[in-house]
Amino acid sequence: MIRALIFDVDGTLAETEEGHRQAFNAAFAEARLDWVWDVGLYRELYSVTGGKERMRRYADMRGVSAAELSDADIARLHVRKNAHYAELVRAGQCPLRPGVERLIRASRARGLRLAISTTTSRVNIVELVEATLGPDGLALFEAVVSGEDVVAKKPAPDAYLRVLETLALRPDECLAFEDSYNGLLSARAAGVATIVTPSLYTRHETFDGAAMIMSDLTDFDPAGSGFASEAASA
Ligand code: XBP
Ligand code: MG
Repeated sequence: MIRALIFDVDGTLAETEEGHRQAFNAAFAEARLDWVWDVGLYRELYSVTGGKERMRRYADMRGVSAAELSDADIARLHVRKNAHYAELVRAGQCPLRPGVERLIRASRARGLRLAISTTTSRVNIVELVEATLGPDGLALFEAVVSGEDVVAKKPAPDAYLRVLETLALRPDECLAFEDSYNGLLSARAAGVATIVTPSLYTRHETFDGAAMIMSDLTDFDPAGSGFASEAASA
């Protein structure tokens, strides 16, 4: 019996990674760093979840030590990156992927509970949800777990476990929506069946363990997909 749908944010609700990539580059330029992340490099770096962790990995790749670029420097760059990202989101550059809004609103109307489990920063969740689902959009979700709320980011199960705890539901009462292999690993490690809609930066990945792989959520119906939902049987 499915009682809740749990959504990843980046790549799943919307194609956000191009926005993040451009925002990283804007923050680097502003800080007079000679770092430029092109699409190919970003695809490589994307296997590192979390913006700050991604920057640290790149610094390591370039042989830039923590003495030259401290964690505080990275945190400052990250704040600026998120500010640039917010501008792009507010300008409408990260619309929801096809079928997402219909699924969210129809599921809520039919009594399914909704949650967010993501690696991204809380400020980015708020910006994206308010820009796409309206100023009250966040209230649609009963649990919102961000990268700042967990000790270990995806692929660790922490973000999903935290959602399950908040909703007080078992994993088999939930369905997860992810776009990446790291996200799939996270949901599966928490025991949650997962629908994968691969995104721009994850299309090359394989998704062993997914309950379903779909190009987008246009035709997805939790009641008619083999996942019985409480709403459907009510
Ligand atoms: C997305 C990410 C995030 C974003 C940037 O993973 O890895 O790091 O790229 O977000 P997922 P922050 O979709 O699995 O949550 O810069 O806020 O970390
Ligand atoms: Mg994602």
